[in-house]
Amino acid sequence: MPPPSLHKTIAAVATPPGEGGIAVIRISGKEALSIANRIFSGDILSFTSHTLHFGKILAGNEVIDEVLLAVMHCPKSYTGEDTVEIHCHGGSLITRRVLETVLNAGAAPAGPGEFTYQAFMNGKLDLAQAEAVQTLIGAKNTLALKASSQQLEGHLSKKVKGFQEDLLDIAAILEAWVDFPEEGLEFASKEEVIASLEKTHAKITALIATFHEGKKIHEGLKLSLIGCPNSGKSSLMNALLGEERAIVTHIPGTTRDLLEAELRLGGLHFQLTDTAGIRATEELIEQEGIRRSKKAMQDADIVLLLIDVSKALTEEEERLLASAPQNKTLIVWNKIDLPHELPSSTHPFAPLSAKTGEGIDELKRALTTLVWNGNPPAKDEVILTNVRHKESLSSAATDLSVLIEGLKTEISPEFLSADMRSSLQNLASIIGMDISEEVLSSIFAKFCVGK
Ligand SMILES: Nc1nc2c(ncn2[C@@H]2O[C@H](COP(=O)(O)OP(=O)(O)OP(=O)(O)O)[C@@H](O)[C@H]2O)c(=O)[nH]1
Ligand SMILES: [Mg+2]
Repeated sequence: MPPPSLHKTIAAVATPPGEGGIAVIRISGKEALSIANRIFSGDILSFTSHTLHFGKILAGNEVIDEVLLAVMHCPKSYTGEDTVEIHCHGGSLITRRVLETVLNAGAAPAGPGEFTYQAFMNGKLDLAQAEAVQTLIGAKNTLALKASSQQLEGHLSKKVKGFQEDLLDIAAILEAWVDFPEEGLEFASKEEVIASLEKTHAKITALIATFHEGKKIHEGLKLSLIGCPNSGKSSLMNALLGEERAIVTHIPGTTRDLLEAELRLGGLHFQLTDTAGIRATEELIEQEGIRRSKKAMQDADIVLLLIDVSKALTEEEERLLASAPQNKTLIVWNKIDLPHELPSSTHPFAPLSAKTGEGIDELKRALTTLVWNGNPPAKDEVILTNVRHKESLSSAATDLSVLIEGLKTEISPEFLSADMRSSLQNLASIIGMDISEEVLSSIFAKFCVGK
């Protein structure tokens, strides 16, 4: 995308494409009021800020639509610029005609993320907050929503600024040492400087470690139902979804293809996959189904391995139990409504009946425990969800390690202060200080148009 310009007045449809009750067209920039004034039946220049007005959008004498129009004077708007929002009828054709009228009156079409870019350039949001806007829109579960709204409120930025403050004190000491090397490290002993740097390094590393959680929250987890034919995989899928999604019969080999569904559970979302029952078969289609089942088991973040406990374990089941990956398998002892005996297992397990629903809640709890390894994120924990932030933090941490090592081995102060500067720059890039045009453009290019 070309570098967005703060000198342009931009416009775009801010609501999703398609038909709806209303659509909102946003105009933002120095000319927003005068451009809107050219096409609106009322006198926009006389309207007070943050008021809503009924009127017509006109192209010459032609009435394009009857609308509600909101006026926000700078700097009290999302972008920090003069902003007009036109609430028109929500058909895709009428929305396009209103937008065309706005563009013909002098606005430039907004590129992806360009409104948020204006907000960033006007200091309404820092870069980490601006990026949170996009993840907030794309959030698929309540935990992802919470992580992004925390980021939008500035919790991540605050943490990063804390690291910067910690380091700035030390940076001053190092710079003084570069200027007056013969005086040594004034104001603090070398041990104190090292201890302080190690403390900040540990804090940064702890934040980086949350990225693992952030990925689960943000991208969701692949959950595969694996087992022998008739173990009740499709029945369990239906029970978890609360609908008759998969075909269930008493005939072994009912499911041939992979069947996928979205499942929301414990604030997370899972991509749930029902698979063909695994057994030795000569049947060509079933063989292919079983090949896919095995691949689904490999690809899964979590495997639910179903065993029918109303009968003795088969050889195939013994094999499956022995080969199930240790850290991502939850055994489901199914059909406990029938007379049964629970085998022993080294894996975590959940006894249940997919038919009666008994034990399903316990399964959900066991699943959440397995996902978080018994350690769910704390309520106000700041969690990294963005790869760019993780990479910048990792680089900052590496710079600090090099710096600490250098202090211990008595390297020349110039090198030390260069490492410190690099670490500070890496931190600054997270919130958007000290960042190049290209990086900025590539970040905002990932946004949707209208945001
Ligand atoms: N009594 C009882 N029957 C169950 C239970 N779960 C499944 N069944 C029955 O077991 C049979 C097989 O169930 P499915 O859900 O189709 O089994 P599946 O693992 O998907 O089988 P394939 O698709 O052939 O691999 C059906 O007749 C179900 O009604 C259970 O918990 N208790
Ligand atoms: Mg099935």
